[in-house]
Amino acid sequence: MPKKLTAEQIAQYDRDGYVCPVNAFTSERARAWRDRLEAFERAQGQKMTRGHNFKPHLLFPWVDEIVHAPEVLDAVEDLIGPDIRLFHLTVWPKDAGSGAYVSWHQDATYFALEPACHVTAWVALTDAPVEAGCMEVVPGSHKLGQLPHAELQDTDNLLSRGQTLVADVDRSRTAFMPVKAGQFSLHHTHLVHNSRPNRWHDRRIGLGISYIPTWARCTSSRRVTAMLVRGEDKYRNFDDERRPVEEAGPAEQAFHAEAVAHFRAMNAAESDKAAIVRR
Ligand SMILES: O=C(O)CCC(=O)C(=O)O
Repeated sequence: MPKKLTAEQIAQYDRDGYVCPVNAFTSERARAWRDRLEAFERAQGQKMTRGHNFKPHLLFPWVDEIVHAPEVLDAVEDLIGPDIRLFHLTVWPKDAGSGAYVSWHQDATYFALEPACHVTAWVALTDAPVEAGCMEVVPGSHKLGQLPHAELQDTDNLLSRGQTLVADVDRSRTAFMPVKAGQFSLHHTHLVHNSRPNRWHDRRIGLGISYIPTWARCTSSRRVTAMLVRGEDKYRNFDDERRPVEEAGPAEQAFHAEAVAHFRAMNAAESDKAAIVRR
């Protein structure tokens, strides 16, 4: 018996590679989280965008609350089972009128996960309608396996390595995943997706939370951390992550910096490996 998703939503995930939208939090709660994120940005004088948007669940107790929320984890459990680690988290902000976009890609490209079974919950802290550049996907593309990507450097691309699907995408076959503040979508790690610039009147912000079953492993030569968020882990394929206590306190910042460095090193090693194939 599923905990949160309907049988139709689970069938849609299997068939199309995504589910959208799923109700989780009130818009007031999402607004309060957005306010905290933006207060931190103001205090730092730095937006949590490209280069500064990895793993905030290690810095902020309010993000820790979201990644452990049953409203999200129950749906994730319906797809990957009860023993769950958080593998990665990216904040995806797009200012209104900016050129920021995300190129066509598959999340699995530099994750080196075996098997490729991770699911991303994209939790909306603001409304994300089509005009704001919500995610756009190719339904069913998760069944194609890992596709070739090239690295195209462009500072407007929120993907820091610029990984971009080599093949052209037929836009007549795509679907949008609009969500309202407090809702989330779910997508499979092989689902081809992108997002266009924000042409709406407000900023668009989401947290892309990547969950894996504890039995998955990272085949990269570089070991990474991942947080056990539900159930138990008999496999120990990842180093544990420390839960934040003080908002961006010194211990939180030190642990975060180290975990991000490990993750970037793994990503770089996987990108180098893929470059050999690309040549
Ligand atoms: O937020 C976006 O526009 C893209 C998000 C994304 O690529 C992801 O969550 O995998």
